[in-house]
Amino acid sequence: MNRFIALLLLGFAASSLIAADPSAALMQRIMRAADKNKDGKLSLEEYKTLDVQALHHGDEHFKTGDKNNDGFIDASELAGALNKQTWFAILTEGIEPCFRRLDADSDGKLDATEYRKISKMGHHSEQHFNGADTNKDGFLDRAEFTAHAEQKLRLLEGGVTKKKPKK
Ligand SMILES: [Ca+2]
Ligand SMILES: [Ca+2]
Ligand SMILES: [Ca+2]
Repeated sequence: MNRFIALLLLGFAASSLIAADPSAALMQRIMRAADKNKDGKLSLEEYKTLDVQALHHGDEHFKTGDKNNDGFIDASELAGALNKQTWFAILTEGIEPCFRRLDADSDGKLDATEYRKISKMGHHSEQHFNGADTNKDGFLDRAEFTAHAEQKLRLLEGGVTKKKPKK
């Protein structure tokens, strides 16, 4: 039992460590997906494609994130700018470890209360949860949770890698 608790604590320590330090690969992936004109930094328009609340809070998140006030989000500013994005929090922690941590009763799905622990959406959390629950059974399974976390990047990456239809 003690060993189990020790392992559990180790897991928590590891996941908070990862959460505090998003992997370089993830940051590169995000930058590559959103930086449409390939100048190595994000304009307001480019940044907004990553921001779930772009319509209401996009400008505000951009301004707070642009630490040196040069009108762009560069690679060093990106993690800070994205700290209100639930999808970013999930990908930073890792989809599977995050899912397991949130799934307190280990039934392989998340209810709205379990999901709330990762949500950055405040009182919109429920609404966000319902949007992610694509089969409307009141739970997020792994596939729904993964789609929810990956949605923003997949959309952007789809746009980038679009190939001409073969003739
Ligand atoms: Ca750019
Ligand atoms: Ca900047
Ligand atoms: Ca569901």
